[in-house]
Amino acid sequence: TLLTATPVLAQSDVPHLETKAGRHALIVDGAPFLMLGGQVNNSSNYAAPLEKVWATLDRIGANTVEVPIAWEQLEPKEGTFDYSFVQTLLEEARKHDKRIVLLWFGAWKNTGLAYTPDWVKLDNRRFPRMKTKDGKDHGVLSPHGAATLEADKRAFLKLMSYVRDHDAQNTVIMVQPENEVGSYKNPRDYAPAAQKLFDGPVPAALTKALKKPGGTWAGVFGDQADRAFNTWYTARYIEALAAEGKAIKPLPMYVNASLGDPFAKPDPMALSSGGPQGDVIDIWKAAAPSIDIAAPDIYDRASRNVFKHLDLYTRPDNALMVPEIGNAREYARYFWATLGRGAIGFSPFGMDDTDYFNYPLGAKSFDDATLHAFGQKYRILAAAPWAKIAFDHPVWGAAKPDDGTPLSTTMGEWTITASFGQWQFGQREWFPKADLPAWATESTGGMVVAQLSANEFLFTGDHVRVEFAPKEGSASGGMIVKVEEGHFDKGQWVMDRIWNGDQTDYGLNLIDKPVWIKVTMGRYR
Ligand code: N0T
Repeated sequence: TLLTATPVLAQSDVPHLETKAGRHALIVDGAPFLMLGGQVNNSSNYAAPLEKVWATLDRIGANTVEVPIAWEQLEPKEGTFDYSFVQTLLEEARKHDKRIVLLWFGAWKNTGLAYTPDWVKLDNRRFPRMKTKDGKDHGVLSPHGAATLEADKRAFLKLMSYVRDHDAQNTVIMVQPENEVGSYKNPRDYAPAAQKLFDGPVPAALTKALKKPGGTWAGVFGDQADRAFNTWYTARYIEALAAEGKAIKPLPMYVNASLGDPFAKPDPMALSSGGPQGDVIDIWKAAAPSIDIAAPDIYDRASRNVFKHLDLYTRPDNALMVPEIGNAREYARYFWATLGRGAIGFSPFGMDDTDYFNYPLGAKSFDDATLHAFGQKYRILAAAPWAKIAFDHPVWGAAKPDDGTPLSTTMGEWTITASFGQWQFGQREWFPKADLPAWATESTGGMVVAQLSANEFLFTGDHVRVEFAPKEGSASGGMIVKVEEGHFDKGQWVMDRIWNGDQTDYGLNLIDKPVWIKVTMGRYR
């Protein structure tokens, strides 16, 4: 092998995930990093549209951009690789002070093969599409296609090699191999070779991991058998990319899921069968150990569903990361619910100025209020060493539920309650007939809190009233001792003022200008 001039990095310098006490951190430049992301639109992966990305990202205060690299642009002719956009992206991101998450749009993009090069699209013999039950071609490449895996992987590894050789400073912090994999309206490949596999036994590695007795797919998984089968083989395919990709440069890798109703029984015909939805994360963990994270793409506005999705992806063996969420204003509040579950990152989708909006999934357009809703949150989080605090301490967060009911939690001896849609003053108590603020009817509001020690809490939020009180049944004398507003200087807390009087008499209210608040609780005797 050739010795190159590429500086050799210590393994610890490469971005990676760390886990302790069930909490996770993404380590970048040797320290916990909170990804305040924005994903560009699907066709913004060329030099010209990339210019229309930075202003939007700066307006929301993002520190990371998620950008596709399409197989069709990397390898337009088989064996001929074009890295020009990758290089442009690296240089531009550095210029604009952004980290990058690379999205490999290879064999599968929203399940389909649209991002593959012509020589793949047009050669169904070499790169077979899945077959439907009645023997028709389905517009999704089969995960059983050995030539597909070989060609897709070769291109992906070229990309990883390019990143290893041209990104010693780790501008790229994570990689997503493929995008929203699986298959809609055809739960698995029904071609003869796949059918033969399906009729055989479930691999022992899977039944062992799931602590299930062995047997056929149908025997072990019942009416989810087609889906379990496609999940396993899709994940095995991606494992091959991830394992060999990490051998080139061990960047964190994750997969993203197109989601169904988290409370309904999964319908393999309606879901993207094979994708990493919340109920099949265990299959993904067993099949693809080189994939660090399964992650939810959230395009469901119902708060009950969003909270459930977030819960399903928050696990000791799975760091929560939201790689896509609708960019409409009402989604911004879910940032708080996401952080409150210890997330390492968050990224609304479609954050550029190329005049495309994916309503009803996301926004109809970017008005100031929409960008501000994300930006006010990103800015206040960027002003604190939040990723380190959340790695070291218990955290909790709340986003206004659709019905507006207050949410509360107990941390140690204290109960914390977030309520929504109120003026700061004690209006309900003194002036029950006074009108409510405009935001009382809006889907806005939330907060996140860390418990720094038994009696100390740090929180921020917007359009929220936060109350701290002794938990039910605790000894008498519990009270708020001190409320400080402050900022961080080189990671250290600096008090700017003490809140008292009106600022504390009716809860601790944050409206449109989030600040950091430190609360000290105590007990008099
Ligand atoms: C997302 C985005 C982009 C019955 C949609 C969401 C992105 C992909 N797909 O703008 O295409 O690349 O990851 C699919 C959501 C389907 C909802 C169907 C509801």
